[in-house]
Amino acid sequence: IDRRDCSKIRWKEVLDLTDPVLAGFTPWPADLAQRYRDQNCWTSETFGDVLTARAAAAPDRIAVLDDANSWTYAELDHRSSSLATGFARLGIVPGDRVLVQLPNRAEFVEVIFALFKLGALPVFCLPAHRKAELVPIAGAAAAEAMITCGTHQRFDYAALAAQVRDEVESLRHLLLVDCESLPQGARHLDEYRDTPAELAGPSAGDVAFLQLSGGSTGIPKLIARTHDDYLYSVRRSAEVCELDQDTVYLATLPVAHNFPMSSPGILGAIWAGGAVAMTPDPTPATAFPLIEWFGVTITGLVPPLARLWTERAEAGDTADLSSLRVLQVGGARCQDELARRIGPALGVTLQQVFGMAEGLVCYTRLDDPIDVVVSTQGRPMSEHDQLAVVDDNGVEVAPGGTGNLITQGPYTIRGYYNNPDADARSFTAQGWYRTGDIVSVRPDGNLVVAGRAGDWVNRGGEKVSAEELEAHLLEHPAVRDAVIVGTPDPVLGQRICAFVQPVDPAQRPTLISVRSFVRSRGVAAWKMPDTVVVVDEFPETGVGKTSRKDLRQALADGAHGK
Ligand code: OOB
Repeated sequence: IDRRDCSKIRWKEVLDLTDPVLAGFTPWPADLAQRYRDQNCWTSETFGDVLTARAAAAPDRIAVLDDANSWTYAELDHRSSSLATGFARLGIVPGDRVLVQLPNRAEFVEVIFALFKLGALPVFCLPAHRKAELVPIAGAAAAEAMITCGTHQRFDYAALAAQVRDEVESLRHLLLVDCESLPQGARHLDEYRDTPAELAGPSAGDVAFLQLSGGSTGIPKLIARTHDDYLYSVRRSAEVCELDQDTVYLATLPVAHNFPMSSPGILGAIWAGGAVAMTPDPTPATAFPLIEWFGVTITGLVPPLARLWTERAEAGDTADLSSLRVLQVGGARCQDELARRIGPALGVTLQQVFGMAEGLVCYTRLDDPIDVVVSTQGRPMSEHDQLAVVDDNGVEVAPGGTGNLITQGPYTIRGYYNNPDADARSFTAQGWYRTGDIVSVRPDGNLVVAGRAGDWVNRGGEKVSAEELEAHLLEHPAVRDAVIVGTPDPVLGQRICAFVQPVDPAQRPTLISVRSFVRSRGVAAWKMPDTVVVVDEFPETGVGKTSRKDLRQALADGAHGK
């Protein structure tokens, strides 16, 4: 019996701890798990193993950079082992859940690797989350501890964490990075930098962390990912994105999100032995100088940010972005109009990324023809991903047809953590994940995302795809960005409301001009917007995607159109 097996026996059987992770975790069926091992997708390595191996191979290479820190691989490996030992002294045991809410800063990396090495599970919260999100998340995860920071961007995260702790019974420990006045009962992270001790550590089949599903309401949907499955997605992503030791990946989006975490993200950069750089603020004013300063080679953005960066570059921003080779755009549909402008404006290769925290990630490849890069959301990263496009009855549509995307594979979950109700809705009887996305697959294998199952306006039985109408509105000379949502109508069921951001606030597009423009493009009359609401900004989800939910709410609260 090797050390790993001993650790499992000690922890799970001899001490007879009931392991809630196993209780709420849906494993792959045994035959599929064996296949993924045989196919060398799952290699039995853990994230801690990878970091330690990279540190042994190249101890002095830079692993992590932010505006205050620059750590080599040897330093990162040591720092995370030291914290893992300190956390164990505090009483955190393998399998415990630990909420991590940190902005993009170097400490994020040492904290998650410390938890990985210990076998405790980080629960990845976004800096934008507040009490209304964190309390249910902590409750659903039965979290033992929370790690956050003091004041960041004028918000007091320590005070928020103390409020969450006071409402969640399981939450016993509050650890703070960089906090001047600690809330009562909280400790400073630096108190747990112990001399590294041998820890039993997890095995690769164990759950590594809990990720959050985007856009859930009610009980949060938690996504349990194992070392085996997530490391495979990280490795394949790093290969597809051609990362190597010279990569400098800039974490621009909130790093707790699956896209900057692993597609290929910070974990991909570490897998490749490259460097992770952090920016706490994604706007060009902060990010452009950092790209120049750190020599960033790749980063990832959501479409609204990609638009901002493109506009800034087109307007002649003077920062030197010549080190940046690849700009990834994903998280929401990048309109073709924007996709066409990104490469020329920023001097980069655009890569579209269509992925989900539940698993499947598709990429356009770096040598794809421009038509593929501009008009598609790429193809699965793994030959072992299985995809099907089905109608509302679950019957596969004809090749090339549009329908609901379902998927299974070596890094797509088989069920949410401890949430049978969500599983019944989101997984087929055979265990395939229903993505909720409406797609078509081109003959060349690339996917085109037509929208979310919910992002259709049903206007008296005529279905209008929000994405399709938005693409038309974006061609209007006075429209900078557009979002279509359905509003209740007593006669039609739904009416079409267009939220638009003007190019020039002094020239606000009117309903008449928008309708006649759309009509002039040869679009069916029933797709004409019924209402136009001009707004200066769109509300965002925590990761920068435009929040259709909040726009619908704004309408319900009386945002009036013209
Ligand atoms: C990523 O992950 P989540 O879990 O926040 O959101 C997943 C959903 C997808 O089901 C899809 O509806 C949408 O976000 N989405 C896209 C998209 N990328 C994601 N819709 C259209 N075009 C795209 N390129 O958002 C995520 C996870 C890993 C990598 C990239 C994104």
